[in-house]
Amino acid sequence: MIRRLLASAALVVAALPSWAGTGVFGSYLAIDPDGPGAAAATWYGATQPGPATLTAFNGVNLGTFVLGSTATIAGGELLSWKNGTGNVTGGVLHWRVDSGTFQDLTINFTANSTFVDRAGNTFSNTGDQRWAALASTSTNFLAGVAAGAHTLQVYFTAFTNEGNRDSGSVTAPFSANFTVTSAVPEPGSAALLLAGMGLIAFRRRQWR
Ligand SMILES: [Ca+2]
Repeated sequence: MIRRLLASAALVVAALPSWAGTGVFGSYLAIDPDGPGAAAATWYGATQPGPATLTAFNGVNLGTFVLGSTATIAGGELLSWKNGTGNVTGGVLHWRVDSGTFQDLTINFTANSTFVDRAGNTFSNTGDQRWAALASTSTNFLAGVAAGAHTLQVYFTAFTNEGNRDSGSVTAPFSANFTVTSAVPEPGSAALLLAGMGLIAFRRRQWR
């Protein structure tokens, strides 16, 4: 009987919720407007846990790019917290151009607290973690993108032993605007160029 009671008590204890806790509290990404070219990447804030010292990615205009050129997602950073038996096991930056399926870029672990984040904030709570090692910094988000107006949308996920923890979401991503212009000359300017070349050829014949 006593053994039975003890077994029941053990079951009750096992069924009680643990005091685990996990979450994300910050996210950033960097855009390099010419990929491996000379221009530097710019960091933007998605969820900024400190003063908003970085330009917000959501709603920003990333500028105009020539069709077929390269612009990369050059950096990503995710800040997570954990308590008790909670554990964060990985990070991802999801991205897409316009609508369609999000693609994943892994963000690997960088540091336990105490650390300084991308925006210069110091975090020292036990369990705070910084994920800032983007698995690939050469993802060209202009690849296959036609001339016109577009959006680059992102959100972040920390994988935990309690399920996914998001910054932004698949239904409410952070969204920036950009424009792609055609590299082919306009029909009008092409005709003008041909006319100019014809004039030069005509004058050369006259000089002979
Ligand atoms: Ca560059």
